[in-house]
Amino acid sequence: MKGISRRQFGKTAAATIALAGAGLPEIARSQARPGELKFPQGFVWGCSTASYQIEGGAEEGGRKPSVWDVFSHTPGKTFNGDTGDVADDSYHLYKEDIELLKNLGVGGYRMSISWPRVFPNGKGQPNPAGLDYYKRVLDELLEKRITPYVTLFHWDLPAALPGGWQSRGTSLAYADYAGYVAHQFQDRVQHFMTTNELICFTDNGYKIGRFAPGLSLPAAQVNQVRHHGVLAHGLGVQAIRAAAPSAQVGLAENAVVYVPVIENRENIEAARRATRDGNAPFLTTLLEGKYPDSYLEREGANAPKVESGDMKAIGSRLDFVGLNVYTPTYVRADSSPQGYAIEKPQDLYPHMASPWITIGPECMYWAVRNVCDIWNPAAVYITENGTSADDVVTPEGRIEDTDRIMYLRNHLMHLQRAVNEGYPAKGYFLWSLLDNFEWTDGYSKRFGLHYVDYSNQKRIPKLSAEWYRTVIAKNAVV
Ligand code: GBH
Repeated sequence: MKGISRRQFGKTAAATIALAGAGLPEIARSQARPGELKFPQGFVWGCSTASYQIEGGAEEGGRKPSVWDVFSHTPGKTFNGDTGDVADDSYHLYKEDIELLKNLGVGGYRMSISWPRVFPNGKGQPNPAGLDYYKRVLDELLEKRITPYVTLFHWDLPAALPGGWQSRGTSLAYADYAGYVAHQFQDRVQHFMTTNELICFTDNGYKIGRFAPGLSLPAAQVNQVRHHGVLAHGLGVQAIRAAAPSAQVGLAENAVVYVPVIENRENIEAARRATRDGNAPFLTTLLEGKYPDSYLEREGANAPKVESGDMKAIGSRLDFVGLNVYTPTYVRADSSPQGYAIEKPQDLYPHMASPWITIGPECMYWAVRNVCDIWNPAAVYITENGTSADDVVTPEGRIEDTDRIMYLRNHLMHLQRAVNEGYPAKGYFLWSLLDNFEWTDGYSKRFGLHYVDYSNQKRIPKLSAEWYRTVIAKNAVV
């Protein structure tokens, strides 16, 4: 079994210590204390954000609206009618935000570029002022010795593009935009992610309608939107490689994480089957370069229309797979044709401040393991992990978010298990550096290590910021 053979030492941390010095990897020798949950040297610690969620400056520097500007300004679409017009005002306060990163001691920062800042109409003439903004941000990061990990599309699609993701033209426009940005920033950026969470800007926007543009289309059209999403990714990979040959290219996916409800051989295999199946139109297709037969059979006449060359682009080799990990889906083997069943949590199953963040930190381990056992990518990054919490500022001005620390600490323990078993997880980017515009939930849900007082844009480090600084300094779970 791949997952076993690829292990470097396949033992618990404590057992590893007993063997220290016997030609084991660096991680084992450098461990100071038995049982200490260390990460390997060179493991990248970082934070994540996204352009529309933090920047504000919606009409500044020649930017034109994205579909999220239109959606959030439509009455009834977001909590309290909140919009990203101002958000964290990071458009103006980016130096302060990079100082926050510096204080945490992170080695990496995952940020996204707003397509409508660079191409206000989605295509055609680029906007020099938009590019200059990102050059200033990138230069500030590099000066502070923080490596930028750049997402090219985190949902803020230029509203001017006709048909949005229903149009194949949007995938082509995306490739032009991605190639242009990669070329412009090739001296500053070595890590690009094409897209963030394909399912969110396709299904959530065009099937469920909870995200921009808020549509509920029939299955055939949804499948075509999905196809345009993976096609944009694939054409984007090709364009980035052509423009910046030395860059590492991947994407950030929130693949459904199937966790064996009881860790035995049957359920582990069931989780693997479910991972391929449950992520069929997205991660499975782009890592295999073809739609799984079971997906095509299931969709029948509604299957996407594919043009020649599409699948080759979609299956472009990646340097890494980014995983956004929040929550588990439990699975067990059964005798049904698909070979597994999903275990639904009971009504009172515990969750964090956002009801969708049900607590199950072992999903971190299984996210890495399932993907590596099935597809054997060269590297995996955790491109997002974090939680909302009902943060309160005490009279002393402190935010004592021990619940967030509990959530993060437990997920990191399970990531350490994966690393300890030899899975190639190379970095972890915490969502998020600071509280921000949480899409449909507006400003009602806070995910930051830093509290943002939206009345004056003041940032206050939470207890979790101090905790994360310690994790990074020790390169271990604390
Ligand atoms: C990520 O999405 C995003 O990449 C990031 O921008 C976001 O801020 C972060 O996580 C935190 O949410 O309200 O029951 O309809 C995570 C995937 C998909 C989770 C949509 C919430 C809505 C659930 N998200 N989902 S519900």
